[in-house]
Amino acid sequence: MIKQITYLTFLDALLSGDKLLCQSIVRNLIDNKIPVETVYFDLFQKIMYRIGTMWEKNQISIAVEHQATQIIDELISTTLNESNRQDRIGKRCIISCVDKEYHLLGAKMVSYIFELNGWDAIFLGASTPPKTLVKFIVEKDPHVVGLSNNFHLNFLRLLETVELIKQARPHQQIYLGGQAIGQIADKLPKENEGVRIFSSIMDLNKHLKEISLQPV
Ligand code: B12
Repeated sequence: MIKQITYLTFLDALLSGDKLLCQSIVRNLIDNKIPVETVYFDLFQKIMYRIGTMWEKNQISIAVEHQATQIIDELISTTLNESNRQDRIGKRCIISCVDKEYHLLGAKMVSYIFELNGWDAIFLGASTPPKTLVKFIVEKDPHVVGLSNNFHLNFLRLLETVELIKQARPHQQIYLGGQAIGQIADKLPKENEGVRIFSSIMDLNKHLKEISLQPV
């Protein structure tokens, strides 16, 4: 749990672009053993959703939203270190946003959650075209492919990408997440076809801990 006062101080600092204060708040949380997934979920995600609402209502400018996004992006990169990362477990994943999807912070957190759980994570960032992605997946032979879709108009691109991956590798495990997924979950392949939907990184983290006991 992140205290309300910490959340509000962080929000203020983020909106005014006080990167140093943001950094020191996050460093304090990590030093005080607040789990990284809690920092991602209860602080970063919650704040970015709030920023989205403020932006939608014209309470902040696009420039202020961009500034906040860049600070959060940098902060995510500082959260992993040798003391909170588990030993490698010999499993690999590829995490990417679907084609034309530019919301990448959630996917980046997802790749770090895999790493924290001992996986080798390859993070491709925003908007990977499906054919290139499938070729890369075939080359790298990952245990899991994770795809992120936040903007609802990218849903057909997500469906196409899942289909192409399944054609090339019928047994590929595919994990899906992002704010657009909930609205269209019924159109996606089901768990018995190797496609699994996660509502948040908390669910993902729990799942990774459960499967970490299974053989590679
Ligand atoms: C920052 C931002 C942008 C930035 C993104 C930059 C970047 N480097 O990421 C920019 C400026 C590029 C942008 C562009 C646009 N945006 Co925007 N954006 C946002 C904002 C404010 C924050 C996004 C974010 O980082 N959220 C925080 C992360 C941590 O949350 P998350 O992505 O949901 O991820 C979590 C879970 O979903 C899950 N998860 C996500 N992916 C995956 C994958 C797997 C495998 C798993 C297991 C889990 C998982 O785990 C994460 C952590 O728990 C959101 C507001 C919001 N509600 O999110 C709007 C928002 C997403 N954007 C929106 C819109 C409309 C747009 C634009 C169309 C605006 C425009 N007119 O151009 C474009 C579309 C761009 C595109 N084609 O992708 C709308 C989407 C509405 C909709 N119905 O689709 C939102 C909701 C804003 C709003 N309130 O209207 N945006």
